[in-house]
Amino acid sequence: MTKPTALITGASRGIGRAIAFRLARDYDILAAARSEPELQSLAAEIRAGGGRCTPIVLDVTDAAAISSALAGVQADVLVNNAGVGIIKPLLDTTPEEWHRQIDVNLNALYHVTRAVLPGMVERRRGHVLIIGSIAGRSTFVGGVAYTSTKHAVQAFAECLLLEVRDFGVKVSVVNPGGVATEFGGGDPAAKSWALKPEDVAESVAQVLATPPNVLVHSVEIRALSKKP
Ligand code: NJP
Repeated sequence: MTKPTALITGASRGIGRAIAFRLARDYDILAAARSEPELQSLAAEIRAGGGRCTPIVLDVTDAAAISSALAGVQADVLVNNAGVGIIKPLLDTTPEEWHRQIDVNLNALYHVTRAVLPGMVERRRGHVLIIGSIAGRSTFVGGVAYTSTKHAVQAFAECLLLEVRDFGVKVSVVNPGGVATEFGGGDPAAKSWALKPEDVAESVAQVLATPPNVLVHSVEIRALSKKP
């Protein structure tokens, strides 16, 4: 029996990789990121577990590469997860660091979603899910670029929902607190207090599993213990 298809960006490691594993139970996976060896090893592990996974080597800051790589892709679910966090005060943030965060965390949402949304609208079903952040409703020193992108993600998600709900397409945003990944150059082993990537993946699976007439638009997921 064919399964529906889920396209996941930033699937080479961290939260995206955990989402790919979790969704592989119920979906054929299209796993996108720049790191081909990591995508190949993910695909091999999913296949070893009886699932299907196709790697897509893709830089989500490259609009032309997105159109070409995703041409003809029919995704039932899109998880926009790829993200970059460079936590620095404005005066220490280089133009490259500023633009990279806007490009990966915000502009890529437009380009990747624009590539697969027409098929969802045409088929009158689909689910676009975005990994936001609790930084999408808070501020902190060093967060000027990162929190700006994640605040924008909330608006992107809600506006898009209002545009496509009448076409049967759902839009959700999952906003985690701290997660033990390499995000921001951190060492996952040093974040024992944080959520595990698998915790976020489980929330994503639950948001996707709602009945056709029900939408969970926004979820905030935090570790119960606080950062020491
Ligand atoms: O980060 P990390 P997480 N083109 O660094 C990909 C949000 N979040 O899993 O290209 C394509 O382990 C990169 O792939 P590669 C966060 O904002 C996190 O923690 O191979 N892909 C890798 O797969 C983000 O939206 C925390 O280098 C690109 C992935 O992105 C999401 O969770 C807290 C790319 C990053 O993996 C996943 O973050 C929170 C590009 N140009 C929200 N650039 C947290 N971890 O604490 C990067 O509130 N990627």
